[in-house]
Amino acid sequence: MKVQLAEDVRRAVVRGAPVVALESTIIAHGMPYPQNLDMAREVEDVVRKNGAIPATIAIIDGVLRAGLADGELEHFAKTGTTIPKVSTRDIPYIVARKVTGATTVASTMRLAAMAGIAVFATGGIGGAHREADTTFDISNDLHEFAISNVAVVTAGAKAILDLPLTLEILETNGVPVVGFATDEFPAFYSRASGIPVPMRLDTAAEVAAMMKAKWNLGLKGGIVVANPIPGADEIPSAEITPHITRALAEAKDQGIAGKNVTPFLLKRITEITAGRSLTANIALVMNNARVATEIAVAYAKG
Ligand code: PSU
Ligand code: MN
Repeated sequence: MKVQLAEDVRRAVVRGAPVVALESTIIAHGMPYPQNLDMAREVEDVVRKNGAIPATIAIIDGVLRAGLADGELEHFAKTGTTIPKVSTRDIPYIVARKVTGATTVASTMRLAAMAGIAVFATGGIGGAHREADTTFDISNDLHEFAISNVAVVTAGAKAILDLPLTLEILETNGVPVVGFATDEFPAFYSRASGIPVPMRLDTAAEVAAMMKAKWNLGLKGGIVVANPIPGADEIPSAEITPHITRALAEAKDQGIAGKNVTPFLLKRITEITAGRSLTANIALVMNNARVATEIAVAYAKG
C-alpha cells in the first residue's frame, strides 16, 4: 500500500466500512492556533459520532498517511504555515526529501483514492480566483476532480473566488456538481450565491447511488457535493462582501501570489471580521463532516 493507514482506518477500508477523509492544509494554513487544533479534533469526533472512521490525510517524514495520532494533529496545528502546503505537484518533492507536508483538497483526494477512501469532508474547495483570466490562478483542486474518484463535501467555494468561472471549469473537466438539498451553489460563508447548480440531490443515499453509478460505469473523477453552511452560522453576502473585497485589494497591493493567496485571504478576513468568519468556517466544516459521514455510511451499505 502506498499510503500508510492508521489501524482503525485500515480495518474499516478492508471491511468496506465507512471512512471519511479529512485534509491537513485546513489545519496548518487555513486557521490560526489553537482554533485549528480544536477544529481538527472536533471534526474527527463528528465523523466518529455519526458512524464512520475519520482519516486525516497528510505526508509525515515523507510517508503518505491516512489517520493521524492526536500528537500529529497537534504538530500540524502548532507548526502551522511553516509546514509546506502540498498540492498534487508537490507530492514527489516532499516524499523524496522525506519531509512533512499539509495536503490540500487536491492532494488529499489523490491520497484518499490511493487508500481506497471514497468520501472526503473539507471546508471549501479551491477554484478559479477572481481575475483568473489574467493571473491564470486556478486551483489544482479543480483539475484533481477530473482524476480522483472521491466525493468531496464542500460548502460551495469561497466568495474570494470567481464562482461562475469555477463552475465552468468543473464542467469542462466533466465534474458533477451536486447541490445537497439546494438549488444554488453555496458561497462558503453565505448560503446563497444566486448561481444555480446543475443538479440537486436531497439525501445521502441519493448521493451514494450517484457515486456508484458514476464509478460503476467507469467514469473517472470526483463529485462535488455542495452543502450550504447552516442558516444559524452564515454571514450574509451583503455583510461579508465588503470584507472580501478589502482583503483581495490588500493581497493585490502586497503582491501576494500563487499558493499564498488562499491562506492570506482567509487570515485577513478572519482579522477584519474579528473572528466571525473563523467561527462560520468551523461551523461549516462540522456540517460538511456530518453530511460526508452520512454519505459514507450510505455508500458502505452497498
Ligand atoms: N478552504 C478553506 N480553508 C482552506 C482551504 C480551502 O476553507 O484551508 C485550502 C484547501 O486545502 C484547498 C486550498 O485545497 O486551500 C486551495 O488552495 P489554492 O487556492 O492555493 O489551490
Ligand atoms: Mn492558486
